[in-house]
Amino acid sequence: MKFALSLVALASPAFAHTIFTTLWVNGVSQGALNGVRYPSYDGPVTDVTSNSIICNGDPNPLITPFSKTVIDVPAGATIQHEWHHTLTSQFGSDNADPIDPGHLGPVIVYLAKVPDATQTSVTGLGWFKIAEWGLENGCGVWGVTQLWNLKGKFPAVIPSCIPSGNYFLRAEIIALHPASTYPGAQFYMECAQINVVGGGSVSPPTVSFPGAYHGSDPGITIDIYYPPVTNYTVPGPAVFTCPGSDGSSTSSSTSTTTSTTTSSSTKSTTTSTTSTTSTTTSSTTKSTSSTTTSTTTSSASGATQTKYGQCGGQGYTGPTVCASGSTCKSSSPYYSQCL
Ligand SMILES: [Cu+2]
Repeated sequence: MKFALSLVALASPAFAHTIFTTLWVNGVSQGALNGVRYPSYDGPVTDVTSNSIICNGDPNPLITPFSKTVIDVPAGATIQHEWHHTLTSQFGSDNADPIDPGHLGPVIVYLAKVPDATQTSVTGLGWFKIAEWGLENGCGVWGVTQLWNLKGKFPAVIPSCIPSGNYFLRAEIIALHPASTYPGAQFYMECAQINVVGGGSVSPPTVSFPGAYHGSDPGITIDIYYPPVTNYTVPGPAVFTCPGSDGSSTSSSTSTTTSTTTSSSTKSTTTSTTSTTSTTTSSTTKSTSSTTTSTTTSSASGATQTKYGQCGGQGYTGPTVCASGSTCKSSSPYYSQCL
């Protein structure tokens, strides 16, 4: 089994990598390659001790001079980081866009406070994690698969309590298909230049890059094919949440699904005369009352969210009712999704 799956991995496109190209703020694109530091080549970083693990770089040449744009982002805003296979790929016309679907692994977002988001240097900063999607327990969906479901645009919420000012937003995908030995795991990341406005006064605990990741981390050196992964530990620190907003108070998402099998009857009648058997089976299954209730502080009523769309989470104001065939499931205090 392991051998067969490894062949599948080897057969996937050798250079089907990915780049975070575009930041969205509260549903509005900030422009392709605007306010983002990106390389000319979409390759991975594999050395977690190199400075390229911070905001990409050697062996992938970063395009300079960097964008002069610093993107204003309200504290509490929902951002989306949009990924593409190459700088020119588009979802739907490139079967490895936003990324080769075999590049399974987590999707992660960090922030680092910085004096000036247009400064060249990215070293010596303190980073904190604001979002992660590893392998969701229960549904077994990798972050990368989820990225596909979302057509390359992954959401995160800027914590409302962090101080206003300039930050680097580091969006990251770790592809684990070659991660059974180290170096192997492929780290893809770009940094966006943002300015948080209307923030608070809580300074999150931070980690360093390089430093936060080690080749021995169970989420970095791992065979994702065998034995089957049931629990995946995303590398780096825990996701920071503002004090008092653990998700249970400001945003509660409950999902209630009731499937009732009201009548299941099997009737077998066998009539034997000489050597003839006649069997009649009648099976009736009736599923009723599939109810999804999602409560958010402010929500649009009447609208229905499509399958795989967002249906809840802190700060979310869109539709909370899922299209038939899907139910609203909470994956974090920040994100619930129609699955
Ligand atoms: Cu690749």
